[in-house]
Amino acid sequence: MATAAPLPIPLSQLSRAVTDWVESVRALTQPAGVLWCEGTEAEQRELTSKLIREGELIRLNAEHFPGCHLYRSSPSDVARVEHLTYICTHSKDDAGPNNHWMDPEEAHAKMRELFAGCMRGRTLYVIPYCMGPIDSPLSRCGVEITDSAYVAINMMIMTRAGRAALERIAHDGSFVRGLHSTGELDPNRRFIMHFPEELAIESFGSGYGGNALLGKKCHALRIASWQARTEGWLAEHMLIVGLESPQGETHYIACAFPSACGKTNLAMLIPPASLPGWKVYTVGDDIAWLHPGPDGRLWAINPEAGLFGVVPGTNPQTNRNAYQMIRRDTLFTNVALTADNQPWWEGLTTGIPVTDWQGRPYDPGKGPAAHPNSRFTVSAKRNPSYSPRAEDARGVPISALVFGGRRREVAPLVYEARSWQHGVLVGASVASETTAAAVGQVGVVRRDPMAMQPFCGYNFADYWRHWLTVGAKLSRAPKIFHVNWFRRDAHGKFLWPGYGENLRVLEWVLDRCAGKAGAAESAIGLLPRAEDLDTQGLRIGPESLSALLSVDPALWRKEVTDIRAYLEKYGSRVPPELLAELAVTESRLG
Ligand code: SAT
Ligand code: MN
Repeated sequence: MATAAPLPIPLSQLSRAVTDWVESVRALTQPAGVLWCEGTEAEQRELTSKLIREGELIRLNAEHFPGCHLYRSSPSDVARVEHLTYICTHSKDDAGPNNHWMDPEEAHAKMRELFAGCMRGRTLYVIPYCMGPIDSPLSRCGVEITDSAYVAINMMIMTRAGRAALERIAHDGSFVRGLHSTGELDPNRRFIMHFPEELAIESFGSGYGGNALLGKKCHALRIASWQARTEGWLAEHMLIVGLESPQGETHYIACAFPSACGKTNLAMLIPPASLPGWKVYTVGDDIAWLHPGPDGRLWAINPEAGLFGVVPGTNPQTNRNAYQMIRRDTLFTNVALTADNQPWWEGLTTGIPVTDWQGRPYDPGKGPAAHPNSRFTVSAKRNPSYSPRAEDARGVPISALVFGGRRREVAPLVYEARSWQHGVLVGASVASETTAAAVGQVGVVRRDPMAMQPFCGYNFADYWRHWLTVGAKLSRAPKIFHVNWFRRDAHGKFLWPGYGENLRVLEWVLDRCAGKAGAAESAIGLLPRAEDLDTQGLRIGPESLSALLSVDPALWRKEVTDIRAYLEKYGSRVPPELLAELAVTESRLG
């Protein structure tokens, strides 16, 4: 890809370990050529032009969406494939009941067969990348080899990719090896394999999102969660956001919600007009790496450099920042088009779709115009609320951790855990309705501990044990909360307005951390009373508010039974501390 001035040292000579690996992959996959990614803007422009010439990318309306493009993935390749995602550890128990498992030798043999000769006639791209600020001791590096230029462009937006990353790898000496080929996009020849013991990923047969952009879920969560346990930190499926109060104090919180449950919106929240003086700063919208600091606090970095967010629902009313952010230099995947080549998606109040996400004339009888899991890829720097601290090598100190799910009933709007230990149980008990982010049925409730069910690279029981260990090291541990923006009434109507109004809940969270807000004890933890929430200017009936802040003992006794049955699947590896906390909740429910 590099065409500019001659370089001091060719990339292919910077790190012997990388070069040797690239050579072995080249010999196996037989590409027509090998291109090392420098990570320059010129290179990104060149790749984009090439994809436009080849008809893979469509340039969007340059007046309204300058620098934006549309990519259409194969219609059978539009989401993560959890049933084809494996953790390959020597002992099956190390992967745990939460993962599909395959013996590493068997998995390597299977993948070697798929990869053999798979890049004939194609270009092999080498993408060295750094997850986290280049100069941060908390960051970790990887190299992705792919035969997809679309994946290469995405990785260049989503990570710090290119020369600087390779220089760091040459210095660090270690990196995560990620090998990817789109293969034939055949769902029957598709596997996403992880080898945490070798810090390696092998992905074949998909070109989409978390299956193919290996820096994201594969590295920054599945492999990193394993690395984090070895090294004493946490790799989590969490957004990181800074909230500045009208008094000018900024606190950072990290929140875990399952995919497509509004992490991006919360990370870029727009304060409502009735809460003047608040400012919101996005550090990250999907992944947080949390390290115990020397001061006894938990410090967070966002390993990513871009956002790969859900498009439908984004509009100037729901989230002005997000809408602004994706108006230029954005790569859209699987949205619809208007007659004048503007991107279109469900939730936009302007424009008329004429071409659906598959490139067919739009026919409302054939489903939505944009795919429900259509995505934008955009640099984090395009975000109007991007935090100046997002590039800080030390990360940001975390005041509160917030878990949440999408639940019609049971879970109240917000509650606070009794302690770190209880908070780990609250995280381990997260349940949520499934979304379009993964292949499979949408809307069924499943357990999704810490929103990590699809992403934890090892046995959940060991992971909860690790959470307890990390907590024990923190003399100033963040408080832990649980929220649910998705409670509905008997008619199926949402009880809480969500979006910017969620700030009211976060204000209570921060005030609890500062010892300033009241709460009432309940069997499941501490809940705000109606008067503890800032409801000034909020249009919500007192019955709705009391429904949102109530704990139904009968429903919760059933919930406790469910949680116990779930934890029992992990057998004797489950930390007894969690069962003890569950027993406390149960006895308080009476
Ligand atoms: O496809 S991704 O895993 O990148 C998006 C998501 O599910 O959160
Ligand atoms: Mn996610």
